[in-house]
Amino acid sequence: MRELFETLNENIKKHDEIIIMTHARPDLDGMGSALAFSKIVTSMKKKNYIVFPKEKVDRSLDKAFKLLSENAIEFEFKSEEEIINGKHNKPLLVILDTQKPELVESDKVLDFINDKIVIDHHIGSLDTIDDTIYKYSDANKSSIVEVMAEYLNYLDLKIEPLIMTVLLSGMVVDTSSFNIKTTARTFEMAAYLAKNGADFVLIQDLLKEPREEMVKRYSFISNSEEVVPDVLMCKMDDKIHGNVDIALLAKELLKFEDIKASFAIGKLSNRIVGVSARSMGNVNVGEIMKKIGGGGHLTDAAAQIKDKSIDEVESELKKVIKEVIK
Ligand SMILES: [Mn+2]
Repeated sequence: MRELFETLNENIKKHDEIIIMTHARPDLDGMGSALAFSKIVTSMKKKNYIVFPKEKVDRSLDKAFKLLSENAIEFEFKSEEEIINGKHNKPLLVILDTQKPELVESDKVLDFINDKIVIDHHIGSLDTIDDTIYKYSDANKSSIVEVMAEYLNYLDLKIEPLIMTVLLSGMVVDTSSFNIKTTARTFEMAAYLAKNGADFVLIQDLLKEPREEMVKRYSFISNSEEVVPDVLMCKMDDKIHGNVDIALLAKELLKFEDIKASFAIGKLSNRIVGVSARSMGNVNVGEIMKKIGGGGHLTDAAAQIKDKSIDEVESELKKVIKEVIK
């Protein structure tokens, strides 16, 4: 990690403006990290801005933004067009929480800026951003907010407690409340964030959801089926849902007694069906997702399938699950 931080310090110094970008439809981990990173760069007296999200789908992140602005904690955002059409002097693009070119907020900005640093915690695939100055990719990190906490700690930099709260809530989401992808170091960094002002009650508030959404999720769950023993699958309705909703469903299914793996299927758009998969670690859901065109970790994986109906994806997935889990 020291190497990453030294490279960041050196490159922030070398460049005149730092552009911060996370994945499209940002979540608390990606955008929370971007906010903290922006404060770090500002503390180094360098101009910086975050690529403005075209689509905002994360309710918790919206609440966080509202709270930040109520507390007069400001950030600079620039749209894709503003960046592409603007004049730049020695820009550096820092990409957080993804390393796949097709997942970034703006592929135009990605193509436009030459000097790039990537910081990610997802398993790399063939199609990754590789024309970088430096790439940090560690699938053993719970989240990028964990990496940002490490960086703050390394710099011995204090930033607003409310941002610490946003960072810790990102960690809570990415680890399913410290149930997955968690190492001893994750807890140390959670403690570091708490020591520096993260507020657990506020985190609960940020993560709360409307009653009707929970009721809807449980109606899908009540229609879930056990594909093979101890493996639950759940198909949503024909409406369009967010990535996050599908993932939440898979997470929720894994909570049931004896369940060792779970799969949730839902429409992400008129052309794309999303699948989210979770496991306790003895079923490799990453392998299963790979077989239907996705990817991911042992315990946490996903796929996005184009031009197939939700029923087609369901039957294909069932077949693969039956092959892999005997
Ligand atoms: Mn993440």
